[in-house]
Amino acid sequence: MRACALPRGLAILAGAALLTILAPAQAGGPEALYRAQCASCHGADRLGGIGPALLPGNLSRLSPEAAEAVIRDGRAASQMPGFGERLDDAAIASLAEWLYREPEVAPTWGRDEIVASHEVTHPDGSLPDTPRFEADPLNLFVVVETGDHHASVLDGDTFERIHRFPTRYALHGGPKYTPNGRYVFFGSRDGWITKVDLYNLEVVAEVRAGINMRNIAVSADGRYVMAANYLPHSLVLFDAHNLDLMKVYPVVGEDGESSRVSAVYAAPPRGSFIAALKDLEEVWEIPWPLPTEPVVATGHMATPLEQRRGHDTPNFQVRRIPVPDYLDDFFFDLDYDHVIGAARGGQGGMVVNLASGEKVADLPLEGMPHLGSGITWEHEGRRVMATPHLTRAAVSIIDMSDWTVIKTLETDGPGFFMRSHANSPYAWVDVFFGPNRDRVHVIDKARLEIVETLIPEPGKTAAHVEFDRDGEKLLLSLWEEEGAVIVYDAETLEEERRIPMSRPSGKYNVWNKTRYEEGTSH
Ligand code: DHE
Repeated sequence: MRACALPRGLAILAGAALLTILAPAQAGGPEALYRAQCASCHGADRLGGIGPALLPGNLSRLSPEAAEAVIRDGRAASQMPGFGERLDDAAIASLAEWLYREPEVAPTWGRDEIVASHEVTHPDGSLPDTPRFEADPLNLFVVVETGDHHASVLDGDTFERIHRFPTRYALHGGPKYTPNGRYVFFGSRDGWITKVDLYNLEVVAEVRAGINMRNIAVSADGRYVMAANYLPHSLVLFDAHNLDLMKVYPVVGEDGESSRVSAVYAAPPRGSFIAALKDLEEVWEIPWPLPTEPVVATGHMATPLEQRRGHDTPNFQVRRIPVPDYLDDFFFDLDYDHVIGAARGGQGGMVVNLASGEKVADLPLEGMPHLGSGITWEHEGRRVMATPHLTRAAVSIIDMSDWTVIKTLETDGPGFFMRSHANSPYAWVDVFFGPNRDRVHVIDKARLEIVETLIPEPGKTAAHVEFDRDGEKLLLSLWEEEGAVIVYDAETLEEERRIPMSRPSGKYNVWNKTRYEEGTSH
């Protein structure tokens, strides 16, 4: 189904608004101003168009003052012009204030809207099956550049940039690969899922799953994509081949209360998607059809029979797992037997068995552990996990056999992301918040100590690491508008080169992601 009213190149260059010149510019209240100045790009219903959706949920990360500044001055490197010469300060302030109000009629995004948004530019099987480049296709990095809403594809051996292309506005979370690494799926905060053929470096299909989306997951066999939404309260299942809609799951509890979805993940050893809910004390498990053979050569890939973990929920049906608390931020053990969740309010965590739904341990983790960034490694014959904290200058290290905190490392400030690789003796954590956000700590995984603190560029935020497939080199973001990714030798910790990028955020290595490498996110 194809229904995009705008040329792709324009539609994808988001962040944006083209000016509709209607005089007099300031006539009427904010609603009239919106219709005259903004609607042509952001949509009459504020659901987005060339520009992003402008509803309170979509704007929650932008302060009203920042919104006023964008209206006044425009956005660099996007099609959003400044309206400062057309609108006075009072008009800009009233327009910005109005954008943070809920619309009188709640927007809907169901089957019809999803299907109408669907566009297939290159049907599955229509493009050549060999890469257009020399680089190892399993060692590519995709780098998301949130500054001007682009993504770069890097050769993971030479670190040459193979390709750079525009993305939807505000990608968030990790892009997800098919197991052979050929296709990558991006999710945007505005609900767009974009499928890119990395062999041909082409966008092949797109669909809008929701209005305010959290993230996406791809099944371990690469056949299905699940999207998790805040608005509407839904999970949405697609056939990964061309992003055809398969099923919309309204997320409603047994008492009829609906819920936002915190996030959805693929759990390969279980053969299912697992979704955590923000407003219901439930985790949902949705199995995909079993393959006849394991499809991914990961260290913890089970045989198909073992994959189901003993329950017989039919394919694509929801298994509700009641849990003792709401789950906002969470992590899984390697076998996906347990979910480790942060307690609401940020003063601790809990471990829940996914078979029984029972809490098996409390975790004494004050200061909002950012469990979604957790990583694990083997330490003295047992598996440990480490997590930074969002409001505490610390990294907690937990023994996963008895769920005790075995060490707390003091850091130079609260951190956001952690990374390592099975072949590296070091784990890296940033200091994302506070005056020391230009620092990155290097932790010795054997000694459980910080052994180095790097300051790649004084005063500039340094964050988010990803290793190459062998764990020999790594990339660190200089998370600035005119930023860079920095290549380090993972052993000597020496900087090797810088590649200019526009506020690079996450970096994702094909091998590490498709092999569910223990030191990276999944
Ligand atoms: Fe994220 C991943 C939730 C704010 C950058 N973030 C994720 C994931 C979740 C999440 C559930 C995992 C998705 C996945 O990969 O499938 N993020 C949240 C929040 O709840 C929070 C705190 C508030 C919000 O507004 O949603 C939040 N995140 C941010 C940011 O402010 C960041 C720093 C900048 C941005 O671009 O929005 C940010 N989040 C990221 C990145 C990842 C991510 C780069 C992927 C990490 C990875 O390595 O996989």
